[in-house]
Amino acid sequence: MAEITAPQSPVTAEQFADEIREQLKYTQGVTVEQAKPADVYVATATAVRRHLMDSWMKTQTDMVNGNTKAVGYLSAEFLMGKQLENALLNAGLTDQFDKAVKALGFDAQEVIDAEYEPGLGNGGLGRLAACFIDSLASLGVPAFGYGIQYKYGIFKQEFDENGKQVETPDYWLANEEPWGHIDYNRDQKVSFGGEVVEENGKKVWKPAWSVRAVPVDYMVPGYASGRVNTLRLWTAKSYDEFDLLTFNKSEYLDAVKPQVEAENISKILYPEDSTPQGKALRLEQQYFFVSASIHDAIRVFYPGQDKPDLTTFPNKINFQLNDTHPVIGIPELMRVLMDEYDYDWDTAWDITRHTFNYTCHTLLPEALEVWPSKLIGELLPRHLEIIEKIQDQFAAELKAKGIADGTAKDMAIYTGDAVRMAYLATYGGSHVNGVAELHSQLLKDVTLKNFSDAYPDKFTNVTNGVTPRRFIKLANPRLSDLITEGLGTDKWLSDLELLKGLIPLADDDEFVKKFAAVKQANKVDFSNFAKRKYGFDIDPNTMINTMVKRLHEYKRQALKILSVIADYADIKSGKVSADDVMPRTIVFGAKAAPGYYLAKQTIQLINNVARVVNNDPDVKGKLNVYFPWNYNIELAQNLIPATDLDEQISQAGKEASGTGNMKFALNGALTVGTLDGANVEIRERVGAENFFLFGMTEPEVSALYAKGYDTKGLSREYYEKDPQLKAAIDMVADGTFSDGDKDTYKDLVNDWLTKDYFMTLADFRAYMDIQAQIEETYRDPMKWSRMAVLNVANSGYFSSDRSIEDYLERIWHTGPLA
Ligand code: 26W
Repeated sequence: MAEITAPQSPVTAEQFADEIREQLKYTQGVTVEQAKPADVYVATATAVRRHLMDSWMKTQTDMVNGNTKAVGYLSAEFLMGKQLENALLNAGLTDQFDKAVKALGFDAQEVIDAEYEPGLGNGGLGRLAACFIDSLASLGVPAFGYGIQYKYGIFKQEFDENGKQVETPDYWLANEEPWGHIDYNRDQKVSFGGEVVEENGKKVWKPAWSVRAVPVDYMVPGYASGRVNTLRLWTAKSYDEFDLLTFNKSEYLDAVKPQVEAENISKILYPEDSTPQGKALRLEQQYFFVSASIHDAIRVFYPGQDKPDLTTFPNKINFQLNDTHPVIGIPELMRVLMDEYDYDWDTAWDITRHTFNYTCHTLLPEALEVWPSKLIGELLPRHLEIIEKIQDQFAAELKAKGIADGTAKDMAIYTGDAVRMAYLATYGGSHVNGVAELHSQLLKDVTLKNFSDAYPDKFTNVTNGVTPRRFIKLANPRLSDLITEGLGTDKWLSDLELLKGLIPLADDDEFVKKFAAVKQANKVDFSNFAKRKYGFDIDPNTMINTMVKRLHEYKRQALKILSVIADYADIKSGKVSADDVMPRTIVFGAKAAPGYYLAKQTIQLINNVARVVNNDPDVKGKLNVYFPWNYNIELAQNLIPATDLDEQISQAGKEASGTGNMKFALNGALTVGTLDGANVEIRERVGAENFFLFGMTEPEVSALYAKGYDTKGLSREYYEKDPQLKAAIDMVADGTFSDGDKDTYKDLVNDWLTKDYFMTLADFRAYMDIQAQIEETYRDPMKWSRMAVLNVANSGYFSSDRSIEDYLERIWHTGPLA
């Protein structure tokens, strides 16, 4: 019998049922008979929160009274996913919930489905923040997640009759939201605009307008740590809600204008995940949550003190800057220390640079935010002054280091008409890290080379990770039970490296067969889920081959769809007989930023390839393509456990890390991928023989750029000399997937043949060639499953608990509350 260490509440199912019934009555005023699943969901959520409240309050007091430095994770995005099952798991109430809800006459899945998934993030960066605060709480480290409670999260994606993406507002707060506790008594004032004046030798900022930042607190329960941290998301409210005078003059809209303008700040998440739009509202959002968070941290750690000794601030809390989005926090802390607490520049600077650390999540130059100084000057005039002074100090420091003027100019944080936020973060913080070894190396060798040469000790790496609680235990209970059986304990859920204990079982046919049976059962589950939710008829007896991530050219969904078209063309031309084709179901999931034209073209192409291929009797049962709309955490949790083969095919040197790749490996999918981001480390750990590698390496990519691949239209040569590639691209151009219209994809085809910046065509042949190896392997189910077991067994390193332990050791220098 396996050792079970999972948290287990002493409450019985009957008692829990009573608590739910009591909530229904005394909080929601409905009887069990009158209640809907959504009512039971709210009642259950409230009941669980009550069980976590003591640990939450104890964690808060221990954090303030103890002398364990806390972590403040500043992020514009937290992609949390649905909360109920995770809260039940960490409260040790999962079994009681199943029994209680049944006893009350409800179906547990219906109650779980009643929760609306909060989409307060775009993709990788936002989900990583969610995994990280789960691990911080599970390791018992005192921490705050600080962000924005957007009224509208990431847009809901639908496809129109032409397969085009259509965005609709994600009004997630339209439904009762039982997890957030809005705390009007701990609001903060955040100001904007105006001017800076000199008053008796002191700089005084005279802002033009202010908004009220009201915290909405979410519990972040740890797994088996007994600790519950806080996710504090700020919502914007106006101080003067309503202008009655104007209203009485029946200028109704003007009467509510101040309120609307104020609330605009936390109205909506910007749906871009690579190219900043540089909108003033975006900067307002960034300053809003960062300023509120800094003032909140001073309130929390110096309760009731109006003249606190803030030289101790860096020992109370360290702020992690989740990419460049919260970097305005550096001049903000300087302003608060000098203007609100009268510290001199040097003391303020010393406190500030020991308080902040910066994580970079991208390699795309266009994704590094650069704000026009004019905009900063208008919105935050005092901050621009401080940034100018930081630049002067920086320039003097570089000169003292003997850095050449030219280089110093290239490194300028403030260039006169712009402020480079990545440079400000690198200079103004103690540590800079990338999110995978290759990424961190490229940051030092390319993106931030001058800074790495000047400040080598600041640079480090922390490879990303994912939480095993949501992405194995909750998403894949069958595999979780098999792992616990195989290891004889469930301790792996808080020490994932224990998965190594499965390595010998890869040679145990009985275990491997059980493993394969788990995968097959998950595939059947997903097929039913896809039928119920999307009306798809997915055959669980085909290979489930998945590519889910944001739509971006560097991620190369185009390479995947061109390979599908090439296979289709081969069958249609009779070059390959359908009988010899190994049955495969390709599942895509991807949202495109609304303004990203070529990404939206690619979505339209994928949907139309699916339409044509799925309705073509010549390939029936052999080649199937499905594109479930509105890819989100729920879909990921259902699809990842059912996947046989995962696509991580980005151009080498472009994907900072990837985290989907880790989730698939941990759920027993094999990966076909390039040596990019964390794929490199996954392959190293699972073994090259258990990973399908293809494509150019980063140095080979650089060499091809040096040859002018994208500037001299060299991609056309690949088209000309590769008949399979030519056939596929010609099919896209000739209207096969657009009812004969030759113009529909002309911009996409033109880009491929004249630019193809991310070298989809250059890597096409290598990608097609690895398919043969994949199919041959898949035709040997025991071999495939053995490789899959070894992927699971060797992927414990990719737990976000390990990532956090790295941050604690290398960057934050703190640990669990005593
Ligand atoms: C301002 C527009 C904008 C918004 C978001 C620019 C850049 C971003 C994010 C940094 C994009 C992002 O999500 N990056 C992803 O971060 C993951 C977590 O570290 C990595 O695993 C992915 O490789 C990286 O693309």
